[in-house]
Amino acid sequence: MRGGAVEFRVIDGGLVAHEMVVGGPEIQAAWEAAEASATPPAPGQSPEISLTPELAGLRLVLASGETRTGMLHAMPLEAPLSLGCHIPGHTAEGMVAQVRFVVPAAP
Ligand SMILES: [Cu+2]
Repeated sequence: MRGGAVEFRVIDGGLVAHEMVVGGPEIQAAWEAAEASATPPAPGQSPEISLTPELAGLRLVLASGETRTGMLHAMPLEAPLSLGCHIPGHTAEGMVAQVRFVVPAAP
């Protein structure tokens, strides 16, 4: 699977905005720090938060009830990947999960 791509289709079934950041520990830490220091707090109207491409990972921000799709290319399989929502307070409330890729068995 090295060098492949994975499509994520995400639905915000909650009552508030959430995000999904896919990446390794450095990417998750970078978004956590960037959003914690944003004024007004993320995902407010401004400022727009962005990180350098090597620390960006895949980030989808969703309003309540919204569905979005994103592609993760050239997956860094060497590092453990996780999903995180770094809107202040959300990680502390448990919005983090590990990513596990499963390759279907050959027919
Ligand atoms: Cu969230």
